[in-house]
Amino acid sequence: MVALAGEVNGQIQKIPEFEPAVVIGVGSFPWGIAAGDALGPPLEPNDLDGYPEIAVAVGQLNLYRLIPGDWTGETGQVVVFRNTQNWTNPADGLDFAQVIELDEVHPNTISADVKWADMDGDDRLDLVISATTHFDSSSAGGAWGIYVYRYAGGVEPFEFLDYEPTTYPVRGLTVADFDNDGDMDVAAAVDLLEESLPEFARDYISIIKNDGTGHLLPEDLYDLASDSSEPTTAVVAGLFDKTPGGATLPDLFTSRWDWSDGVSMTNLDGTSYSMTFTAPSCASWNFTDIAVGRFTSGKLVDDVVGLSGDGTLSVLHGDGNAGFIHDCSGGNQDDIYLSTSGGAPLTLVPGGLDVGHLNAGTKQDIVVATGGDAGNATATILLGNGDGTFQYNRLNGGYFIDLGVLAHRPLRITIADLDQDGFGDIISSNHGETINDVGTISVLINTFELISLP
Ligand SMILES: [Ca+2]
Ligand SMILES: [Ca+2]
Ligand SMILES: [Ca+2]
Ligand SMILES: [Ca+2]
Repeated sequence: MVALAGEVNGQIQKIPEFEPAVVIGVGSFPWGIAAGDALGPPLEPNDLDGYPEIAVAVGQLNLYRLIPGDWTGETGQVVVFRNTQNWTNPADGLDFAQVIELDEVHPNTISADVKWADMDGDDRLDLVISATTHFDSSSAGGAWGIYVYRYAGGVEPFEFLDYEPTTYPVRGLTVADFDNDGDMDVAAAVDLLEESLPEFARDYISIIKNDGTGHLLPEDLYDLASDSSEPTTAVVAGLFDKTPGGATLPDLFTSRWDWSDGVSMTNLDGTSYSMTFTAPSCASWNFTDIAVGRFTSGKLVDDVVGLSGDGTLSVLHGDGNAGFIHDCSGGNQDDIYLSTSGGAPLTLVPGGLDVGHLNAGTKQDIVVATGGDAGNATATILLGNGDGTFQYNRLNGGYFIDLGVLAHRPLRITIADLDQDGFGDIISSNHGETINDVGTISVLINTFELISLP
């Protein structure tokens, strides 16, 4: 029979292990990172091969600080890495494919987040990029909004297709077909740096629809409330409600920085949204990143996990009516403290997280970018038990994976199966903390193996 090593009555999961981190320099202040099969191997670059490519938004602005500053004076970029399929030595697995300078509209644009999506309907992934301002001497530096670079093939495979301005500088980005017309639309959250400009109430979400050709239509701007000047942080899409007529339309979840709540936006018909505010039951929420998952087998994909700046992971269980159940009082803690004391190798700074599959089975796992300075940066992994709880022990070093000595201040992280062995690998974007830090990405190849027992 085939069984999982270390599995006992289905309760104790084997913790995956990883090859030593490969760290690659990408430029100043990388933030958003995304994986998707967008290119073929070098000799047949126009044929997709199932191996995911990596795109990194290299901001050129210090997006970690909550006050404007530390702009390099350069244009923001998106760096695209081709997956070579050659993972025998993990250092050979990614090659530079293209560096996109985000200067089509304004030379001083700052890139923030990046996603892969087929925007123009040719079955090839394109790049969707959010842009914020560099705040140089005012709040009006650069050109912010959403950029689309489409796959066109050739030596530099991605070419500028469209730019749509947003009212406010934006950072967090998600892509889904919000109006169910067959093309991918975009939602973006106001940049956290806007908190430093208190003269405006800026808890907004921008929804930017696709005209069917990959070009973007003017934004619909949603004001979450009139009583807050706090910006939104990340925005993510899921199916949070079973409302007749709206049940198949992607809904949105966001939170307001420093306002300690979560906000679900129920998509009623692709044009109007209903907002439901969720307050934390125990810990306060200052989510620096949010992800959507299905943590309980058999449910909708309607759970949300948020990472607070104090290192608390809050699991919100979707109730099917756009609300969330969050119980932090009982045995099944929905607030997971990644570290306080006890020797876990963490420096508690705001980071990012992602949901995916790290060990065998179909239960979703979580990875969190934790740690601060170079030499102290880690990916923390939590293994889903399939019932909404996670296997994790902050006293066990096996849950903390070193991101490498040149990884400084990892802020975004993603799970993708880079070597196509069936187990999720981890890629972090290491933003750095000051203008003197070199921004990098770290690649962790999962060495998990299924073994046969006699
Ligand atoms: Ca590929
Ligand atoms: Ca396309
Ligand atoms: Ca659409
Ligand atoms: Ca893998």
